[in-house]
Amino acid sequence: MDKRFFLIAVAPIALAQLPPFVPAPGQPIHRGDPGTFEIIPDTLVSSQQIFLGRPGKVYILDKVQNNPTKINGHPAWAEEYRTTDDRQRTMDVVTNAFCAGGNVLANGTWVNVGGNQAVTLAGEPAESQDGTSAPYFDADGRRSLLNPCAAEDCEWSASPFETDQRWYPTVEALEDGSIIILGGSRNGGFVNSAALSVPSYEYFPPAGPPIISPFLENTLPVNLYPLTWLLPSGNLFVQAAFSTILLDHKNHVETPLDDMPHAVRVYPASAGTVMMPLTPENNWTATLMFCGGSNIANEEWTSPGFVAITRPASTSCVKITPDLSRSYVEDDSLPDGRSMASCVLLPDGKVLCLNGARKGTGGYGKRPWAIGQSYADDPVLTPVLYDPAAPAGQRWSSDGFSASTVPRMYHSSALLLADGSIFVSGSNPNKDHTVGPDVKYPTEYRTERFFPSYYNQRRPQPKGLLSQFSYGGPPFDVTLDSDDLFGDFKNVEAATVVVLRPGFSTHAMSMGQRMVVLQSSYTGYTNNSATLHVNQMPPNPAIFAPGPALLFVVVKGVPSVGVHVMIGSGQIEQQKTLPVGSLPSSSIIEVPNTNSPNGEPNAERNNKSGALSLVAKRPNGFELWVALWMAVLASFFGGL
Ligand SMILES: *[C@@H]1O[C@H](CO)[C@@H](O)[C@H](O)[C@H]1NC(C)=O
Ligand SMILES: *[C@@H]1O[C@H](CO)[C@@H](O)[C@H](O)[C@H]1NC(C)=O
Ligand SMILES: *[C@@H]1O[C@H](CO)[C@@H](O)[C@H](O)[C@H]1NC(C)=O
Ligand SMILES: *[C@@H]1O[C@H](CO)[C@@H](O)[C@H](O)[C@H]1NC(C)=O
Ligand SMILES: [Cu+2]
Repeated sequence: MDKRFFLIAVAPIALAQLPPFVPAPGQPIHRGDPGTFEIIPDTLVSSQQIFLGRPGKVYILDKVQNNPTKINGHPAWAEEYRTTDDRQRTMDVVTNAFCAGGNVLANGTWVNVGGNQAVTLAGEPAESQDGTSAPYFDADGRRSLLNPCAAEDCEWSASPFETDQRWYPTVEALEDGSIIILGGSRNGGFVNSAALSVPSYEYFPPAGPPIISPFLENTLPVNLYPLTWLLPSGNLFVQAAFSTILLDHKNHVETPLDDMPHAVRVYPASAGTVMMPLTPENNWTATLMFCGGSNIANEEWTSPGFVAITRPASTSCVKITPDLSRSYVEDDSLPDGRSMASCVLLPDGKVLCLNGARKGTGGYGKRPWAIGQSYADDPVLTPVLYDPAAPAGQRWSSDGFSASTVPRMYHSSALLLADGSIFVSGSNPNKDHTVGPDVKYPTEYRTERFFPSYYNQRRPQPKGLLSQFSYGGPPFDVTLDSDDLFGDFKNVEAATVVVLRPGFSTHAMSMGQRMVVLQSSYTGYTNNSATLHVNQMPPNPAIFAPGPALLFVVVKGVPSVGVHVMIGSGQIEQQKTLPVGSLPSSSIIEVPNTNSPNGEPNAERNNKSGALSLVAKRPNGFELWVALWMAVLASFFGGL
């Protein structure tokens, strides 16, 4: 049989099939006061790198250091933190994952890439690199790739494949669910240097030898952890020092964009950075935001007289939409200058930035001006929320937020959890485990949850959510009852269905963090129930790389508890794209209110006088044309 014919014959069947539904999410287990931090149990290791690897499980990676908690005869440097009951389990990570990168593959496996050489006390190089030197028995992490297994008691394991030696690499997920690994250095240092730089990119699963990037060669010394995002065009946006490029990594072409204004955003200046939500309204076009960092010239970093600690962090915020424009545009400034802000996408489309300091930069060392060993001082303790829908000049606010009691300096992290709270942990501007009454910025194990304003509201419990999403394909219906709609059917009009990947949080970055609002329309019923008609992912995996994500339904700014879903095929492969489903127009239908004696029995009909209410969320020309004619007809018949 002809193969092509076979494919065509089965396609309609595949199209009509929806993946399994998931049970409606419930309410958060935890209670918390909106706008406040709650101290939760100390972590067992210091949270340098954190991600939500499995439902309800935060995985934490630390550098090799003398943590008091031990495992298999050496200090622990990794753990699993179960968010439902704060149960913790140490994990035996055997290589030094110090300042590694991370991201998730299309099959749901999280990968940790790179790190530093094997060390002994105070971060000094160990005698051997193979894990045989006391007291830590750690192995070289610079070439290591670590996967956590899928089982309940999963452990880290080293991949047989080795990367180039990379300390401070960036890891970004690609359209086929593989990852690209960029930059880094071969050994320790505050900033990069020509002698140590690894100015190249490579892939996992491996796809040939590393490819040299002129951009990474030309952005010394501030190009560690280059700020990188996959764009819907399939190009990568890469930013370091004051330079910016579009990288067509498939063809190894670098196209310069405008220079970064006001400040260095990359480590160690460490601005808060985030890709804004990709929505139907912005046609899923990527806009990147950079806030804070520090205005330090390239030559200053290595000059003998350089004093980081007195440098004020920048308040500036800029945005760029690199697939459409090469230029940065100004946005509202931060209320406080901030280096090392961790910016977290919330399911309501806002961005919460927390952690960091007003003075100094990332990094640490024994310089005379360091506070202990910290290169930063004056922690910013109050989170600040960015609302992209607010008018210019009013986008940042800390209204209703109280301050944390824990300074979160270099090596801190923050992560959105499925219940919509934020896991905030880490801080360790020290060479090794350093605590004590005289230590201003110790190795931090105290951990918090921050509760956004929506946290204690009754959460929507939508029914009909899917467990897996395709790129294009058949729409599905989600139902909301009166409680989900806060007792008012009109709240369906602004309801959104959101796919959000909380990323791999480290060093004020969150590799892979991204949010897509799905296209939807609604049928609202005047008895206060509603159906959302929801499309699958936009048919372009470069908008949101395949792999696991959280799914939320947001009503009146209140997100449901997120459910774990799979985006794409669940395999590392070219993702199939399907035609986009067509959604019914949005409408409000008058139905008898069962509580009201005036309800007309069986009178389900469109609002006669209100045919004008038949307006889709994103009306296209045809829908507007229909609405117009219906309005004309309604006024005509209404006049009879
Ligand atoms: C995902 O793919 C990677 C790379 O091929 C592999 O190492 C890993 O074991 C896979 N994970 C699962 C759950 O199959
Ligand atoms: C939306 O973006 C796609 C490319 O991703 C483009 O083809 C299309 O024309 C855009 N639509 C609008 C209305 O701008
Ligand atoms: C509201 O009306 C819709 C449409 O007739 C119906 O499906 C739904 O069950 C009704 N809900 C309640 C709570 O009466
Ligand atoms: C019906 O239409 C009227 C007039 O446009 C409007 O005021 C009213 O809110 C509509 N009712 C519903 C249920 O949409
Ligand atoms: Cu670091």
